[in-house]
Amino acid sequence: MSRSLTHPPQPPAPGPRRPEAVAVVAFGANLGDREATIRQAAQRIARLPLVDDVVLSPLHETVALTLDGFDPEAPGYVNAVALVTTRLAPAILLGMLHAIEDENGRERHERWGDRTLDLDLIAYGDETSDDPRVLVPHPRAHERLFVLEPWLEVDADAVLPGHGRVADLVEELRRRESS
Ligand code: PH2
Ligand code: MG
Ligand code: MG
Repeated sequence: MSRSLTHPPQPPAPGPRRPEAVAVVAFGANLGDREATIRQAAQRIARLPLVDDVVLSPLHETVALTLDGFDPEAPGYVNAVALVTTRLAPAILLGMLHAIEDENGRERHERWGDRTLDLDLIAYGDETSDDPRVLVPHPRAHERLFVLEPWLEVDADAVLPGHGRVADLVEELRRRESS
């Protein structure tokens, strides 16, 4: 190819940009200063590269769900959900969420054990993935009011892929809990 001073070689064109998607991230904490941890984690997510917007729901005080059911004696949780507008691929976003959990002193002992911070990827647009490293939607989200109620507060029209409208799921779960 000929070289020209008026038309110097250009850097390669960037690869295709991933389109923006709205990821739904759930926050849970039942150790330490739960509210401060969750608010700081939301700000931390907002500063990640390729994250353009974060809308955090109101924070909810919830009873701990343990492997034996709801336990009012166990340290209670604060739960919230954020809508995260991002061009990060789901697996990359999830890796960054795990890193933020680690920054917040998350220790992993037993399943569903007490934790300073849990960040779960609940949904990523309308994508579904059964890759065990990145399951979207989250396989248990449809049965968890502590995820669905705050989600509904930031998106009244939310849909959980494979399970339908979040408003309907919330109504059904509330009915079940009160009967
Ligand atoms: N997370 C769990 C287990 N139990 N209970 C409440 N109330 N909130 C949670 O976020 C939660 C839980 C495992 O991720
Ligand atoms: Mg969780
Ligand atoms: Mg988790």
